[in-house]
Amino acid sequence: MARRALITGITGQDGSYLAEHLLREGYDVWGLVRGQANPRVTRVRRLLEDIRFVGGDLLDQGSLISAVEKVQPDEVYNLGAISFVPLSWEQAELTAEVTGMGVLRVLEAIRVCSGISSSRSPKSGQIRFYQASSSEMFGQVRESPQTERTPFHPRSPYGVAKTYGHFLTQNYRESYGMFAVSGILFNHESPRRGAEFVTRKVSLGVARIKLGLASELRLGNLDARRDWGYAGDYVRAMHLMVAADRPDDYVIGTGRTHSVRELVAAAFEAVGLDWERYVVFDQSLRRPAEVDLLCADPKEAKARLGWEPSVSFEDLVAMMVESDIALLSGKTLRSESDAEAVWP
Ligand code: NAP
Ligand code: G4F
Repeated sequence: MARRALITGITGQDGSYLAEHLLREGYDVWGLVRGQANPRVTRVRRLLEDIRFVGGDLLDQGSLISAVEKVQPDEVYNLGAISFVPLSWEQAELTAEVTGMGVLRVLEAIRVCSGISSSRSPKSGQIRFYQASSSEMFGQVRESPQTERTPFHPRSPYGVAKTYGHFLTQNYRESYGMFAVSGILFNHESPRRGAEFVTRKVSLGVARIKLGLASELRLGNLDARRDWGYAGDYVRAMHLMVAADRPDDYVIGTGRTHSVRELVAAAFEAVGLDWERYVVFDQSLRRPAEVDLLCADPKEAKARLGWEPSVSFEDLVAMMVESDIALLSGKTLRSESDAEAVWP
């Protein structure tokens, strides 16, 4: 029988790529969806007809228990979150509830539905759990590159909430013998990335400027450095962690770091334009506390999971710019929210 996966955050960037990957691997894929007539569900449904959906919200314990009871999954991937770092200062309590406490609620739903009681009682047909941890937990980094052993120093309410979810996942593994793993994923991007994140904001901005729809691109901190990879590669790593012989946490990234300035230069260069003529620094886009440098050391993932990224930074940037030029010219979309509503 096909293995069955339940994915929270199915309407997000990673949810769609993971669903695609698992469908290719022969899985029966279910997505947890929240709200009434969530328009993003239509977007996923158009792309991936074979997914089934179940209602539920990370804020609602009962709904998660019902979803796990109904779907009877072999694997649960918890990708749902408030994931945009600046929003986590504006809605810190909601971020703690969704991004942090949401992890507890999913783990409890699995524990209750699996009949695991207070003591450690590992079972053979147990549900495997994946938690979407983040390199934001490293925050003000203590060393570079960052490994599975680098201490955490989160710099945003989002990073703090993710750190809670990360340690809780470890704790459920240690307390109950659950097959629970966390992927400490560095930034990963794609043409399906939300328009609020810097890579997509830049690729959409460059496309609009190239097509004569805009004359400038406003950005915040150009000095911050990130380890950017391709989302399609990173969902493979999630699946490998869940399919491994024993549960463990892994750092997933490329091992290369670039500044936002280098990202911008590469994106403008892809269409033959000089970025310095168009980019405007906007102080209001700076954050209360910044993560200045992220760079992964993915050695463990390579050695133990056989995982490696396949798309370079340069190819990723070119892929996103090309996709947004096609999107904006083909469909004459003009705003970020229009572009957000469609996936290439
Ligand atoms: P994303 O595109 O922002 O997607 C977030 C998902 O969370 C959406 O499907 C959203 O669904 C769902 N969600 C929000 N609130 C919810 C709630 N109350 N109940 C249930 N679902 C809810 O994020 P992503 O880039 O795909 O990232 C996936 C996960 O990996 C996130 O947990 C993120 O924090 C983490 N992560 C991402 C990166 C990265 O670089 N992309 C790196 C490290 C970790 P709606 O349609 O209902 O809003
Ligand atoms: O693209 P970003 O918003 O991503 P950030 O904050 O690194 O978070 C992303 O990656 C995390 C993994 O490390 C995930 F956990 C998280 O969910 C999310 O997916 O910003 C990247 C950098 C920041 O340093 C920011 O200050 O770009 C800088 N930046 C400069 N100007 C900007 C802008 N970021 C955004 N979003 N918009 C700007 O105009």
